[in-house]
This record gives sequence, structure tokens and C-alpha cells, in this order.
Amino acid sequence: MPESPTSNWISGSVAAYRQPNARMLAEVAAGLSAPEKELPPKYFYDHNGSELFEEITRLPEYYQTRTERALLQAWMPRLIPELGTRSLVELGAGSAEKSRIILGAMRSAGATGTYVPIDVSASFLSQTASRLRREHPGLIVEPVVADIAEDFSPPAGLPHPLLYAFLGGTIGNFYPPAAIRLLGRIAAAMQPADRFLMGVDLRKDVRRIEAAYNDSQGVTAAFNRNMLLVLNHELGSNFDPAGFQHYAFYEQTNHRIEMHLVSQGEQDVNIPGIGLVHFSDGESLRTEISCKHDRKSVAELFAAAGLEIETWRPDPDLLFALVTGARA
Ligand code: AVJ
Repeated sequence: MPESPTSNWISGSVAAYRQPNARMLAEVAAGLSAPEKELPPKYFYDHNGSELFEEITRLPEYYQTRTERALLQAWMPRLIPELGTRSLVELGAGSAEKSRIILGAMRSAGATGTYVPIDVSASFLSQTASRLRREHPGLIVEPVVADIAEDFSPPAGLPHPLLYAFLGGTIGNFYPPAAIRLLGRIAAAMQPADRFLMGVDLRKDVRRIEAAYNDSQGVTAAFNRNMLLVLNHELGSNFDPAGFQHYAFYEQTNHRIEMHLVSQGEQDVNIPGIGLVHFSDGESLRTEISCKHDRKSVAELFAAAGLEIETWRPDPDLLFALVTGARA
């Protein structure tokens, strides 16, 4: 449910801003008042941020996307007929480029097919929906606007079996308790013949992982800083992106990349509705975690969520894996 813009701990008025930003303002206020400042990675993805991410997926250092795509191309033509998939429910629908591989396999298998892309961005979703309706005549597309981290619930009445897909390694953005909640909601919605398909980035040589988040062209740095522009645009804050340095490193204990923006010098940033936020020289703002997995860590997440691994399929170089799960 929408939060009141006058939540007790938000001092200023947000009346000048659109209602959907009440939640954003609350999350930003909470994240920036924590002892270690942090913002949710979903705020990378305005139009420009989505384009920067698309650019990241084509970087030589960023092996994830092309590896996952190859796995999908190799596997979906066999998996989809095996499962008899009639509806694809995709969480965080991305560019829908990978969905196309699955939808193509559904079409080849003779299913009429229903596609349910779920994403936070309504404009993005309607674009994707009309494009896919054009490309796949006969395909039923039922987009759902939702923040999968908060309130995901699948539409009723879809033709079963369903395939829930959560691709790209995006599960890595969630701290384990939130990941388990998300997977648990999917598990709870699943019928026995439904399946869950997830892409995970694998634990591997640290240099290889770190290089993927410190590309030589600086696209990831621009993507990271873009979050500040999103805040400026949406909340009317005055972050100076040039005043923050991109910093991404592998945190070994928790097996995750952390992306930070490090304040260059002391600064005070004004955020209407929150007030002045102070950054000391060298102070770090965490913008993302990207957890890396192996079969065991996925099995643990699944078990905690009421799922079990059915198939585990990494690429030959063990960079990335697709995994399917069923209700335990
Ligand atoms: C979209 C969350 C899978 O964690 O690798 C890419 C986002 N961040 N480069 C990832 C991202 C920096 C990406 N995910």
C-alpha cells in the first residue's frame, strides 16, 4: 500500500513531488541515515540507467549476459517442451531479450503462450508488451507493474504449467533474508507442475569478478553515479556526481561484489523532504550488492524458501549458471 508522504520520521513536505516518490523518499531517508549509508540498487534504472546497463551487458569484461544467453539458447528448446510450459512469468523483465529465447521455445513447442512480464517501470513494460505482441502474433501478453522486492503476486487464471523466470543474476542484489522472502513468495504461488528458472553469477576468480564491475571504459562507473542523477531528478536533491568516486570490490566473507560511491571531500547534499545530508571525505555510500553463488548456496536459499533444485546447469567455464527449482 502507498505510504503516506507524512510518515512521522520524514520532516519536510513532499507535496511538490509525485506520489510514487513517497516510497522513494522514505527509502532514501532510511538508507542515508544508517550508520553505513546505502541506497537500493533499483534506483539505478531510470531511462538513462537502463541504457547504461544495456551497455554494460555488451562490455568485454561483463561475461554474465552473454553467458546466460548462450545457456538459454542451448537449453530452452529442450526444457520448455519437457515442462510443457504454457505461461512465462518473468520477474524484473529486463530488456525481454532473454524472454524472447524462452518465448521462441514455447512457440516451437506449439503452445499459444501467455507472457507476464513484471517490472517496476510501467512505461518500459508497455513498450516491451507491444513489441512482443508484434513479434509473436498470438502470444497473450499480460504485463504487471510491481516492485518484485515488495509486493509481487502473480495474476490468477494463467494457463498452467507456469514457468517463473528470474534471470540475469538479479537475485544477487538481495540480501539473503530478502532473497528468501522473494523466493518464498514464488514458491507459495507455484503449483506442483510449475517451475522456477533462475540465473546466478558463480563464485570464481576474484579478479575476473572485480573486472566485470570495473570496466576499462568506465561504463559501470557512469552507471553507478547515475543513481545520484536519478535522485536529483526524482527528489530534487543536489548531488554532484563528480564529487563521488566509483568503487567496486569483492567482499570475500559474504561472496559478493559491493558497489560504492565514495565522497571526494566533505560535502553536504540537500534533499527536499529530508534536509542536509553530510558526507565526510572518503565516506562511502553503498549502492549495490551482487551476491555470487554456487550450487550449495542456491540450494540453501531454495530450501529456506520451500523450493528444491531440480536442474543445475553452469556453462563450461563455470562463470554463470541456470537453475530450475520446484516446490519442495
Ligand atoms: C542486473 C543486478 C545482475 O549485479 O551484475 C552490473 C547489475 N551492476 N554492473 C549485476 C550491475 C553493475 C547486475 N544485475
